[in-house]
Amino acid sequence: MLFRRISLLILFLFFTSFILPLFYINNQRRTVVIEAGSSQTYGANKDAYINGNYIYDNYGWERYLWVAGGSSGLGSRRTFIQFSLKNIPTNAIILSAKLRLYVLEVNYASSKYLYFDRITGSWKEWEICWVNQPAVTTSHRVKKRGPGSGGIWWEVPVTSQVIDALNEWDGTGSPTYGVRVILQWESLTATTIKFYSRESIYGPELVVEYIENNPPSAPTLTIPVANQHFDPTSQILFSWIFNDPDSGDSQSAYRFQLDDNSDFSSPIIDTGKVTSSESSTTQTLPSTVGLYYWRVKTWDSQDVGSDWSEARSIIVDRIKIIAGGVVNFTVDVDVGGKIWYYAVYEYDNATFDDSCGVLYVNGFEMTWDGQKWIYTFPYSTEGNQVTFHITGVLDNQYSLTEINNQVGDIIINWAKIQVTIIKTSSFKQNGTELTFLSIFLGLSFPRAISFRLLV
Ligand SMILES: [Ca+2]
Ligand SMILES: [Ca+2]
Ligand SMILES: [Ca+2]
Repeated sequence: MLFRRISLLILFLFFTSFILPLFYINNQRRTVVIEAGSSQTYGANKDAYINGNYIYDNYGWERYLWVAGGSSGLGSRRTFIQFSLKNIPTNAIILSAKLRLYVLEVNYASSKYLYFDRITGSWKEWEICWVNQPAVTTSHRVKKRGPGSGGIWWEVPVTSQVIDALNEWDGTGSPTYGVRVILQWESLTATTIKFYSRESIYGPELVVEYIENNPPSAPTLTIPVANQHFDPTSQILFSWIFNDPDSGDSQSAYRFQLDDNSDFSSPIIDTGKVTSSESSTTQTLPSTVGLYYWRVKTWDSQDVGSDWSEARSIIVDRIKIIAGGVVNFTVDVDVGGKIWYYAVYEYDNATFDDSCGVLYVNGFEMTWDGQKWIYTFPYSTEGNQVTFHITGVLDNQYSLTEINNQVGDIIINWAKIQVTIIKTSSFKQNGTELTFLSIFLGLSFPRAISFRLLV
């Protein structure tokens, strides 16, 4: 009766200390949120040890696992354990993984090193023996001193090996993680360590802590809006919105591309992966008028990348003055005249008229007469030459400022008949004073023509 009570007490302690934490961990896993750790314990799907003295014997059914040196009297013994990782979600990011072994008894172990290597070959629990033991990789080998005593759970960090196992999973069946445990100086030492196998109550465990993370969705482009026109070589702020199904996740990096090819086969701008939480970048547009495309991709806090955003078009453009002139290039001094221009948007040859903005000639605003831009200039107070050229544009449609002037300067000459009388000499003849005058007559501009009169 007393024995039964003690058994019940042990069972109670077992459930409260072991089973309940497992349920707790399972609950955590189901309610996992980004940045909150969760973990799950996996029992060994299979375990066995092998014996160098009995190379054809299998011990997969035993309640114990052994690691032993060749001079221990037991023969060299190696332990193989495998865990199924099928319950780790495919979007999990492994934070930590540790192997837990319940140590039953040890001899000369705490000063000796053990090697933990990931199993890469296949094996069967009830067939494995010394001669058919599976291959392992020493990549991310864990080296750890043996436990100091028995009667304890002993933990070994195997995070990198579990990550490797998940990364190398070929996608068929379920991912697994297998580990081989051996002594560093296997044949020389008398060390022995005895663990419980999965056939006992305290079988090997693998505790995996992870967070679930989904890749970010493609970012949403904000500005500039599609098909906006900008001056060549202007500095433009491109911005986007980071999207991620994991609430609270944030951007850790972005990449921006701009290309004149819609398939981005030969980008003109490619920032590469830029580590930044900024959701915008300022870039210099190409100097050539034309149609371009830009796109962005992002990475989340766990360095998982999104798809590319949509490709959005952007236009490099400028105002092109394609024609201009004046009625007469030589006009009377007191008369004004009209100068005219015709302008288009260079990208699509659309007419730049008064619905788009204003053209300026020599700093003066021109007016649109329905067909062309007109400037009525006043007469010149000096018979002289004035050079007209387009000095600016106010583009209300796209805010372009750069002008491609194909007309160049227009030169106006003001002219008048110039009469200049210069008294040169005088003398008296028969009581009458006679005077010689020099009179210059000519076009004041561009070149004076003169002649002389005597009166
Ligand atoms: Ca077993
Ligand atoms: Ca995420
Ligand atoms: Ca290109």
